Amino acid sequence: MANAVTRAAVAGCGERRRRVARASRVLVSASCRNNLKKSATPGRFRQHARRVRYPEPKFWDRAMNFRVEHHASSIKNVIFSHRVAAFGNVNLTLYLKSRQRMIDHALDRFLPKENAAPPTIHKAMRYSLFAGGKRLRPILCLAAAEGCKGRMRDALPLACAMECIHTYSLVHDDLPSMDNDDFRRGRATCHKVFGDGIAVLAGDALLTVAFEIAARAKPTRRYSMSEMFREISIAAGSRRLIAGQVADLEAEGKKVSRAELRYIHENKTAAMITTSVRLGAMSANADPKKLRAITKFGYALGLAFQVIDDILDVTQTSEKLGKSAGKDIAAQKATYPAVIGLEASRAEARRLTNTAQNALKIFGKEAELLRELANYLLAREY
Ligand code: GRG
Repeated sequence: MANAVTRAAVAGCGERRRRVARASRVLVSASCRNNLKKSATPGRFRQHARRVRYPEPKFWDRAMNFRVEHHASSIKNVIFSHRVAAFGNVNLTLYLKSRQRMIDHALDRFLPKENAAPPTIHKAMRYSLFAGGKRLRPILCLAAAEGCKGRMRDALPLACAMECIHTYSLVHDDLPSMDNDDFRRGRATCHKVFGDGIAVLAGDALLTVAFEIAARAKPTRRYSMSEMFREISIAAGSRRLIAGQVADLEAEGKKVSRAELRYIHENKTAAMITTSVRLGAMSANADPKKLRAITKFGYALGLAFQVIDDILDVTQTSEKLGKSAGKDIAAQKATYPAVIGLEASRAEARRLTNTAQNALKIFGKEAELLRELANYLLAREY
């Protein structure tokens, strides 16, 4: 039956044929034989192929476990992490691992393949994207969707878009004309491997593909696609992420005030984190009160994350961080430890995490993951 369906579906030509054939492989590899039986005509087959792109969570978990079997010895752990998350008693380390795999799998599907022409650029994009980042922004986006009683599959394209933009910013930040770094996410930086020109283009391409990926999301009753695109554009644009980077570059070697430091952190780091959780909430059609609470949470958490990042830069090794430690001092960067001292920075991180937790008071158990994530980030060591 599967062969007949595939033959009928690939009766067209070119890209359509390749897409349908690829979709059929996804179906077969995920053991959806029932779907195949139903999709006996090309039209119905396409409907099913479309559905498979955004599988039901139950199906998704099964497909993820299926895939994980080939990559990790800890399949039991992955299944367990899904279960514990579902029952509220969250084993966070396992939860994070399973979400990272889910996001990696989705990014792999959303991104052009490595051998797509021209291969150099796609290799470079994938080199940086799959270098082992923590996937914090997409994980927060998914958790915010769950916190607002939405579905992860609706938030997934938005979550992946934010990770692509974040990775672009790291690739560009590492360039010799910016931070000039050789080491990122535990491996040589993009420009060290592919050269400066390709690294600039890989960053550009990651930024643009983010919008292509985000376009896979669906509008909700309260939030249109154009609102979501606007949200992403502002966070990544010249008044937020880029504004923070400009202020950071201009502050190098200068004595900055606490207010100036806050401006850098708000824009360089907190804006992207705030937008990640907002998009998750928007994908869940959150009401204005919940969206405001999620925004407060994201903003305070984003600032706390950067304060902790500054602390880790002076307290951890490069091996542990997977990036060059101690660079902030060497480059005379504007950081919390440099401006207010290490102990006061720790206290500030705790205060901000507390603010983030308080913002979630209007939520019930459904926001438990967001609460756990905030505590986890405060205690992180890399
Ligand atoms: C080039 C427009 C442009 C912006 C660059 C991202 C960035 C802005 C600079 C990198 C340096 C830095 C300290 C940025 C603040 C945000 C931050 C802490 C990034 C690192 O995020 P993690 O720890 O990284 O989540 P992984 O690799 O785990 O994703």
